[in-house]
Amino acid sequence: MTETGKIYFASDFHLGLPTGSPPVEREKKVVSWLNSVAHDAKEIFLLGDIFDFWWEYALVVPRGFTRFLGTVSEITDSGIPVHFFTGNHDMWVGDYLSGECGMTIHTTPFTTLFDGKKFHLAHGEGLGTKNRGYKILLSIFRNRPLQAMYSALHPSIGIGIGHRWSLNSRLGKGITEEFLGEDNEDLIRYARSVLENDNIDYFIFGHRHLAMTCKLQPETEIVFLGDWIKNGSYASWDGNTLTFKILI
Ligand SMILES: [Mn+2]
Repeated sequence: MTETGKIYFASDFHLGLPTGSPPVEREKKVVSWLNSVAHDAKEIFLLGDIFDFWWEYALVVPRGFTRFLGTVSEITDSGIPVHFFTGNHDMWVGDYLSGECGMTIHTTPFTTLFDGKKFHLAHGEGLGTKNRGYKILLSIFRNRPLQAMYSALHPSIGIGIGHRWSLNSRLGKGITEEFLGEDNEDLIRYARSVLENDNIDYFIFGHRHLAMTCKLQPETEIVFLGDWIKNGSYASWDGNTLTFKILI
């Protein structure tokens, strides 16, 4: 870890989702990006939907993702903190990713200072939404007694249901997300509500699969981190400037 290093942000790898090419191809792309940033990273933030479906049992974890999990473990072993925010596709984490891979798990938005600038980080599902149905769905997903019942299913059934659910999502069906305009984006509405009580310099979100940045007000920028389905996008903070890059 270098004190002068950069801070990196990426989200929505959706590891495991078949998208026309074998999922392992995308995993290799993610791993090569992680290795490329690890040499000058002082901290790495993974902002949700890292796995297309993750359900962790007490003694069993989903198969696959070995390259990714190994690389993250190497990075955290080397002393670089890696933060994992749960997303709507992988909120069901236990203590495996922290205990085995050394990641710090975040299940709620996180506000922090880097070099005197205030960052508000979140995956973003449900934030600012007016959609009651979606709020109810999220509260079912987050319900502990229901989770315990689901965990009692044999993993072949539980994980199988999860994969079918994901393939039926908008993303699984290959629907491309479009920017709805500043007044219609839930996360912009949410960011504005946060700004009523807090002076945030940078909002960084996953979830929307939009690879773009926009100014909310002269001193506040919002970054939608995009995803790693079609290309690969990430933001980095060097202590002075926030840079957003889209890899082909
Ligand atoms: Mn996603």
